[in-house]
Amino acid sequence: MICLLSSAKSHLLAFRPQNNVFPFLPHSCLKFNHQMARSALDEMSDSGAFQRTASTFRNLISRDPNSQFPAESGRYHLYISYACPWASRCLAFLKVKGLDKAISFTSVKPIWERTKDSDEHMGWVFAATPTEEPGADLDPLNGAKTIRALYELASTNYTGKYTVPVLWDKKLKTIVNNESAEIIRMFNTEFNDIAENPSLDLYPPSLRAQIDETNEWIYSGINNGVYKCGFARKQEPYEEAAKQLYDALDKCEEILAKQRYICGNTLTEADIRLFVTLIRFDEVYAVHFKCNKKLLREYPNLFNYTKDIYQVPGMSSTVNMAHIKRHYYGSHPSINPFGIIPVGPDIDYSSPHDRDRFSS
Ligand SMILES: N[C@@H](CCC(=O)N[C@@H](CS)C(=O)NCC(=O)O)C(=O)O
Repeated sequence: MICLLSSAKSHLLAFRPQNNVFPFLPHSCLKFNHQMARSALDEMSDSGAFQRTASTFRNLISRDPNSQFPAESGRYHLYISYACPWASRCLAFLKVKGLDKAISFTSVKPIWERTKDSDEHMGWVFAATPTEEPGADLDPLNGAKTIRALYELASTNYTGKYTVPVLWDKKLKTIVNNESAEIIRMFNTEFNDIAENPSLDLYPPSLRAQIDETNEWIYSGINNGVYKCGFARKQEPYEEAAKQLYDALDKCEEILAKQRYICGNTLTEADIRLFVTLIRFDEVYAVHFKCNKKLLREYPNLFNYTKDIYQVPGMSSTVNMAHIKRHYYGSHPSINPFGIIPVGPDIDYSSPHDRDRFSS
């Protein structure tokens, strides 16, 4: 397996780590499959369970002006898909931190297409004209046709998946980072000199241990849990994932009966990470990923909580339900061969909620 450590384009380094373990990367990045998957649909273990591979580009932007990737206004660009929950959490941070003027962004089209004539890969593509697909755009920086082309610009021998989000450095013309969990941390702290909302700390030191602990069970039970349900190819791993998912949702419902947000009465990173899955739940996951034991709108606290987060200034602009539905129902032919998009339920998340019964 080849993995790439990205620094600047000219310093890209391909190497083979011992035992597939990277001594310098965070825990979440340590284990790799023997072959890098090309698409989420290939990330399957022998037991039929879905196994997500780790992200590859892991450089960090720093507030230190002497660092390799300093937090400068206008230097970085975020490539997203509105459909993707991981990319959407980055866009949510960009919006709520007030980084619109400092960091530009572009969304691809929602439905995967062939990315090259010479192979079968299906992935994210940019719009060909400004009016082709509302919400999607052309690549304004590199004129790339696909997200794959950006990975190939950043590295000539990249063999992993071509995922969004991609945080791009316009100056060094390379990918800084493609791991949303790290991008949101950078957006939270490193751009505070130029953010319009610098005092909003979504990962405050006093709550870090609690946020980390919460993120862990929410990631495995809910964020990744819905994918484990949807991409399972055998009954047993599906049922295991569904049990873990509903145990975690029940736990959230119980917590949210007592407090406004998932880590207390302050909005944190953990809420945004949970929100991006909840907002897709009834519209997509309940049907497409077979998460139908209970709907989000059957959980009074979780449902009202989802509306509450949706109504945080800036958040609603990160939710493009047309892209979300078109992507999932249209890009996974093994799950939905005819690409039919269900008509409902068309929930209005801007309607009143009861969460201000808690002080915040
Ligand atoms: N670890 C990544 C995961 C990103 C991810 O899985 N993105 C999906 C879209 S939701 C993707 O781009 N998939 C492309 C593919 O599977 O080929 C992150 O959180 O940033």
